[in-house]
Amino acid sequence: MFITLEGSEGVGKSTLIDLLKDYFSDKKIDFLFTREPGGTKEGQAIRKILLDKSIELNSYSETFLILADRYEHINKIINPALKKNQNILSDRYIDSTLAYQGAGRGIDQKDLEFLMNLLNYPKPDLTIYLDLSVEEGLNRVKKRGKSDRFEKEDLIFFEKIRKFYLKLVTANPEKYFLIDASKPIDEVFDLAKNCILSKLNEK
Ligand code: Z5A
Repeated sequence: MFITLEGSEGVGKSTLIDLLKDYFSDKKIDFLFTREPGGTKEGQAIRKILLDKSIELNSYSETFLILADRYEHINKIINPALKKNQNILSDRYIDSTLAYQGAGRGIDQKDLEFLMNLLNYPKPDLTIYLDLSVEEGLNRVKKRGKSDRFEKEDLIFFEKIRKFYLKLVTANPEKYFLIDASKPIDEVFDLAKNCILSKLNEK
């Protein structure tokens, strides 16, 4: 089972993943937790560049770095795990590229799809999307302290990203599970956990 987690800044992906890690480990259900960018050693080096506020990147250069990270991730982590029938949960994946580089940076969706198809990527069985207003997400990030190269973008950038995600999710209800991320974290966790368990039971 291949699950991805998506959403904009500060929606609570990392917090939710920590809770899911504890839950599945307690229940002895094998789950591999991974992320983009930075799921591999090579990807961690790429992630440093992508998040470095002192670096200016052209939108295409940013996209190529994201895709290089993904190619490493697919070949070194995702495909080997899927071959072993392991359950995987990735914090961000292809939809982040369509949302951030496509809707956010303005790169043509067809160009992105063409480039991503070159990666021959496995498709997720389920994507959990955490939805939150841009203002609340950015407030949470501000309270947390440190910001990165993406978080210095303006509200309009993040509004475009959220609008894109919502369009994608509502157009494909069979593939996506939307969670209102303004709910308390224990409710968000229960909804995500129950959704994953029912998907595992289906398989
Ligand atoms: N990126 C891209 O552009 N294209 C791509 O294809 C891919 C990625 C794959 C990765 O950064 C960046 O890469 C990302 C997009 C870009 N943009 N940025 N920035 P990252 O992995 O470092 O950042 P992120 O994925 O956006 O996550 P984040 O900013 O760290 O947020 P989060 O993990 O979703 O949230 P959190 O850290 O769990 O929670 C934030 C705070 O809110 C924290 O203090 C929590 O205690 C609090 N919180 C969490 N849940 C709740 C609830 N339910 N209520 C109240 N407070 C809460």
